[in-house]
Amino acid sequence: MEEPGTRIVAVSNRLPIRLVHGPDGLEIKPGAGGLVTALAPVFRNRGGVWIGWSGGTDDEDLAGLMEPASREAGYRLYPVPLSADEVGDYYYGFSNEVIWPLFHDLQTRCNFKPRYWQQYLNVNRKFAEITTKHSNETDYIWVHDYHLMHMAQSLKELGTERNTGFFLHIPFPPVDIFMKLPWRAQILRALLEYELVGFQTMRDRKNFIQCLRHISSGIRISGRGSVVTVIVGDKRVRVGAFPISIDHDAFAGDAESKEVADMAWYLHEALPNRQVILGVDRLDYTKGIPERLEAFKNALSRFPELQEKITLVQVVVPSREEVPEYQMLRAELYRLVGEINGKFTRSGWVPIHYLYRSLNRYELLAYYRLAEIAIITPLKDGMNLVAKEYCACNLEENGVLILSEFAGAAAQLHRGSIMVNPYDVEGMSNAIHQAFHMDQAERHNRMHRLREVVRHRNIFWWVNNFLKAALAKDLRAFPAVEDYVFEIPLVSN
Ligand code: ADQ
Repeated sequence: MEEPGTRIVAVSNRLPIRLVHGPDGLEIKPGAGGLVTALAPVFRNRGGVWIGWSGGTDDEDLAGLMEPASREAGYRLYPVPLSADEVGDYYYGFSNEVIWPLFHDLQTRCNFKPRYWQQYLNVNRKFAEITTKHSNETDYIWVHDYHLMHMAQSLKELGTERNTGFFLHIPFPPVDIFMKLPWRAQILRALLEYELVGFQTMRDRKNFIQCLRHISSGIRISGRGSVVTVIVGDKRVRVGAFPISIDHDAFAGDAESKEVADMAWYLHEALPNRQVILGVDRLDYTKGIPERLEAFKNALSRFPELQEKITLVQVVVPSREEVPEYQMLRAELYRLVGEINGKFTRSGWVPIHYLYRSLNRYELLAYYRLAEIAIITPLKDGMNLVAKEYCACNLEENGVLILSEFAGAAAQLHRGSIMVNPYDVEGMSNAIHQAFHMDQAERHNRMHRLREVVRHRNIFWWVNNFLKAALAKDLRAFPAVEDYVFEIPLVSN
């Protein structure tokens, strides 16, 4: 049993901040992305620690910036400095050219360079060293995501004894795909060094256990339900499914604010007498954006009554822009949007409004509030928080969610949404048609059901489930204190 004073030490590739070069030099701004959206509200002012890469280069002096940033965030931030070579081979290489495509079932996009693996091991060890330095034996080390699958093993190799848990934010692939990985046995063995391994869905957990059976005979499973114990030789590892979520009340509360309501009204006024269908994604080939644009084009051709009556607002958040594949995707999206708008635009109606930038929270929530339909069709996704955010912000309960059956969110949201196969252009086009014509009563029934799921299965429910499996405790053991004062001074490194 943990002693009193257990702290949660979160470790992830990126700290929940961004470095920005401002007029007075380097500044720190809050980070973006699914992991930050999910975890930041939970960690605030509970005495925890977050360890990760700042996103900058290793020669930047961040010590002076971390103190105010930690105070602002409500948890202590410790940066892991990474050199340009490390970023190249560990982050862009192994993480984003090997694990990211493979775990999203897109193995033809993988680049299995041996030197990437060596750098992945080196950087995992570096994270383990810094975690050793800034934690103690009573802390709980909660490691996040595919960049750091080897960290528990690295901690053990350093002789650091800690209680460790791991959560994978992306899918875990089926055995036939996972077996293509040249380092498959090392990764599986490394994951077994954690005390608890968490996945988004039961499907991911099942895939993981099947992969274990494939490389090792004599695996036993004990227990039932969403968390089981896997026994391999003398090792016992808890393995569970924990679908991540959002801070529902914060999203719903902000969506109700005057700023968001005014902006939603203003934006919809500019699109009179038509339904808005909304797509919001990071720029990524897993999000199925070209397929969705094809489906929209198909719907405008096959169902001409939609013309001038529906507008697709597609928001794409720039991401990994240094990578050639992402540059190609960006160019393909511009081409497709241009083609569709060129073909269908009429005086007073442009079929696709394409926004290639990050939105501030009010703008994003205003689009969630005003859209009659959301179309979220990743080819594969760990969860997809945008789907849950749309439901939380749909205060009038009259929106329709079109959702890919390959998003992790589908396991919880399949009942209220229109489910689609993102590879089936005509099927998605039919779904757009169905959503457009759906009557108010059906819209309300479906959206009410979806919102109940998102309200109850919120981010606090997720953290509590993980902590119960990890420590037999929940968040009440880490009470939030307003104006939290850090007891432990920042050690610069
Ligand atoms: P992501 O791939 O980043 O996350 P997602 O879950 O959709 O995907 O989260 C994206 C986040 O970025 C959302 O919280 C959203 O609000 C925010 N965002 C989107 N568009 C934005 C915009 N234009 N401006 C500002 N913010 C925007 C990874 C996995 C997912 C998993 C999450 C959490 O790939 O499958 O759901 O982690 O585990």
